Amino acid sequence: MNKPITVDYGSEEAAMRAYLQEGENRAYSLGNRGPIRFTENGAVHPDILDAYWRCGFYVFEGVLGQEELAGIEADIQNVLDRLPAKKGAALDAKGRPALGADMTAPSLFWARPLSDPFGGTSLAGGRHPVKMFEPTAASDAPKEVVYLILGSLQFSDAALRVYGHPQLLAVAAAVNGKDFVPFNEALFIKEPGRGASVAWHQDGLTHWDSPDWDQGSHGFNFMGQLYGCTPANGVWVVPGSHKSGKVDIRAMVAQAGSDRLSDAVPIICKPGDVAITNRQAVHGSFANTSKDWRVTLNFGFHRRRSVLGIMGGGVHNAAAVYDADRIHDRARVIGYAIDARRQRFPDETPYVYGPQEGEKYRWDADAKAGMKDYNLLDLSI
Ligand SMILES: O=C(O)CCC(=O)C(=O)O
Repeated sequence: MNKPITVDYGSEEAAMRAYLQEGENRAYSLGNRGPIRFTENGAVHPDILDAYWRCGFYVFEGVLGQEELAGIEADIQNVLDRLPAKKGAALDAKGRPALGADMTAPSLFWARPLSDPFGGTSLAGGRHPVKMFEPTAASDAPKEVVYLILGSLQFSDAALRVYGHPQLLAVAAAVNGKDFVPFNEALFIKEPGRGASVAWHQDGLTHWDSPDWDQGSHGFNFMGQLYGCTPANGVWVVPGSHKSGKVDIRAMVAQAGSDRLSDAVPIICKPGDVAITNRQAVHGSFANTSKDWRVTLNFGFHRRRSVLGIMGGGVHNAAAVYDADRIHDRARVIGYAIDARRQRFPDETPYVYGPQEGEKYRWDADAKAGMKDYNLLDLSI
């Protein structure tokens, strides 16, 4: 899906190139990457958990194989093909009913090519305080492109099957406890020469001032990579910043003298790698002026105790107190995902999700139909 580079960082190009290279060197020196490994007792290897908690992210290498990636790519091509012809259109470019056009839940996010739609605004609780540098897009670029799709599991069975991956769910349990609960799921699409930036931010709205706040209070996101990700198109993280509480991003940018934060490192992945990133870590991504696509399957999980009885942040859907029934209803997607995966990969041992013991989830046409707008129930803290 690659095409020639037609744009660059303009006045910032030379500085940006040096920054990408330095960041790459720093990233590889952190010691937070490798395959998912388990101890003899079947526990996620403690070295992995130590490195995750030290850095705030970890790259699991080679989680998704060729066959699985091919299924994801076919679904993503279909999603891209069926997007509305332009923002607000009911039909896609071929005149068919467009994907995501008739949703109640927030679904499609559009941005001007290479722009920063959130930085310096009050959107999403004002958590992106500083605007990123916005390179100039090619004159033939569309006015707006979709860079983020929420509720993504309703649009792709292949993404749903990744969500049910037994090793990833074992990691979720090791980090958040066996009774872990869902957060939300998304596709981040960084088209070459067009993909928008995501300004530096820390996720999480509800627990920063809690007396029992700690480095894991706002959960994590898995970031599965279809085509891999590079310093130029990937997410950058300030290692260790998930432990610092709410930090002053404005001051960090002022100190760096630009949006190139001095200590940040890129998450670098090959196709099929899956990163885990602490939502409290300072992170963001630059406008994609490179020639490479990035398609990230994002899916997050929380500790149950971070969510149960908590008034949600109201960013991903209406604010509400999350009771046990709400959590149970939202977690049905885990049951469907495990079953969808079992049907496609029958030789794999499925993950057993403790909170659903004794319940039966069957991924079929009825279940799929019931997924429309499922993200109205996202557990947004
Ligand atoms: O994928 C990106 O560029 C941004 C991801 C992000 O900010 C997040 O997952 O919270």
